[in-house]
Amino acid sequence: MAGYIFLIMLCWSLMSVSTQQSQATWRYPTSAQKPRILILGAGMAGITAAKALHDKGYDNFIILEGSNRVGGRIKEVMIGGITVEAGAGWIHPDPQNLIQSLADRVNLSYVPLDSDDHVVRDGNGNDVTLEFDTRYNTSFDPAFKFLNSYAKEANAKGKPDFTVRSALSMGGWQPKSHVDDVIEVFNIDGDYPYPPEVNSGLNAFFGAYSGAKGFSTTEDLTVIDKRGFSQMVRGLRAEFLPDGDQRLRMNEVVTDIENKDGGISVRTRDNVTYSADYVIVTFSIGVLQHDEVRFSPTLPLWKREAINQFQQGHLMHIYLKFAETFWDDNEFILYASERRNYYNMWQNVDKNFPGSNILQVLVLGDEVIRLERMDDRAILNEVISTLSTMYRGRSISPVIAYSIPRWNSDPLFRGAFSNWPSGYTLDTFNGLIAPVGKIYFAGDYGDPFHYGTIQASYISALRVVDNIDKCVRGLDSCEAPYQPKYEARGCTYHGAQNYNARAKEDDGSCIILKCPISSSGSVYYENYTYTILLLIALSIMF
Ligand SMILES: *[C@@H]1O[C@H](CO)[C@@H](O)[C@H](O)[C@H]1NC(C)=O
Ligand SMILES: *[C@@H]1O[C@H](CO)[C@@H](O)[C@H](O)[C@H]1NC(C)=O
Ligand SMILES: *[C@@H]1O[C@H](CO)[C@@H](O)[C@H](O)[C@H]1NC(C)=O
Ligand SMILES: CC(=O)N[C@H]1CO[C@H](CO)[C@@H](O)[C@@H]1O
Repeated sequence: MAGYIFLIMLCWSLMSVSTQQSQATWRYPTSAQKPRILILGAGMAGITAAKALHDKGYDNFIILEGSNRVGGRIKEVMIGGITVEAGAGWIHPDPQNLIQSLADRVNLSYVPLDSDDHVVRDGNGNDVTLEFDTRYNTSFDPAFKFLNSYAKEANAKGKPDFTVRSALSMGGWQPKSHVDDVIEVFNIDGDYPYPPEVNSGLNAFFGAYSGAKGFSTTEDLTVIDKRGFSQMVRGLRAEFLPDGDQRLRMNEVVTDIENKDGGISVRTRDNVTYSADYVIVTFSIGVLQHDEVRFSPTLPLWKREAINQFQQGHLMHIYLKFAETFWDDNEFILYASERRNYYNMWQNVDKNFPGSNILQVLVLGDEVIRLERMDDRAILNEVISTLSTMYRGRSISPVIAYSIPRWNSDPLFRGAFSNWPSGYTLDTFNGLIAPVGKIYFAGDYGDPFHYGTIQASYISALRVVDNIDKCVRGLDSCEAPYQPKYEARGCTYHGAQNYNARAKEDDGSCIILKCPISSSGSVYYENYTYTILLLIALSIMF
């Protein structure tokens, strides 16, 4: 209890000290004793955090956004008069309706995705859909179901992680052909976007595979709103932050975050310094991995491990507008290429925007890195030559407009969405989402059941604001640093030579030189009977 009260006092005193020290040229709206909160990034996590702060009565915040718009990786582009999504474009329904309900609040238009509506073509231009469907039904689908139940069981039993590949193999799926490869890419890489040897099998139960926890089993929804999907974020912003409000500052690229006694100081590219009592970092995992922002002091090892061992996935939506359509009418056109993950997945935009003559190819994973290093001309050449293979004998009409976003090359984003690799533990994940002092972290990686989606940005932003609120009100030990489990294990016996004050769980490593004699020591007599017997044996010997 005393410790608790101490922490409460510590919290308040640190806060009031830093408030008095504020000497900047810019202004928070309130100069009073309210905590100053800086939000870095105006994507889904940043705007959700600001709204949640506002709802709890904390209006003394500033949002710094590196680009000139709100929405982050939810970003539309115009092509031939049609609005298409260059970043997040689908809503994954979840049982709580978290994102769909926000989309509905701004009357966003979306349509259900129909993945059954697909055609598969091979390198000779032949329609191999029947082979695809047969292999899917007889081999992939049973293995996928096995993966799900195996993951559930492995979680329940506390088994170590395994790859999605290994569980699919145990379930009887071993890809044998180009058609098999495209089945995998469509069903696994398309969601993650990494191949099955990379993805966590254990977490398949938590993540996007799961109908049980994170997401509904119904099909995704494709956003087709002419205002763009980011209208959802702008709409959320408009609910609490009026147009032109100075608390939302555009083109402020953060370069340095310094954690000092009594406050945090954040510097931008233009050498403007903002001080704050709390900072909410909403940069992507990719930005954190690329050291686009310097932390001083350097983030602790457990945090850097957690950040760098998680993955930033890559997805490139290439949109092409042709003079006229020449492709199949289906929603999805899959290409069983000679090389796995070579322009496998196409979505027919004309289906949702008839007459638009737009076709999209979804490039996944490492292929995105390869393409981002090529110029547009070279990419278009590959794409057109792929289409000529898929539609051998048909004439390919000229491309009259296109869009090639490059998320990985952009220092504000460094990739598309996050992924949970095999071997990454929940303990490490807890470090990923833990604060470092009063620097908090939220984003599309921020929830173990929804990582890689807008849901995770939303959920983690609410969690962070909740934690800050508890810290401000002294209800939580806001200064207690995160401790990885491996650090929590050690010698917990005070009398031992190698007593570890940070250890919470005894690992049996205590080195005790003399027999414990105090009343509390007698407890350790049981634990270290072996050590003591050894000591007795040694003393007899010498
Ligand atoms: C959404 O549509 C409803 C019904 O047409 C309307 O009442 C509401 O004002 C609209 N909301 C927005 C944000 O456009
Ligand atoms: C595959 O299964 C689906 C759903 O049961 C069925 O509609 C379809 O006809 C099957 N296709 C083949 C080729 O077996
Ligand atoms: C910011 O400060 C650095 C070092 O003090 C200086 O080299 C740089 O020119 C400054 N940049 C701007 C935009 O003022
Ligand atoms: C520190 C530690 O592990 N103590 C354990 C020693 O053994 C007794 C009895 O088995 C446990 O109750 C203690 O927790």
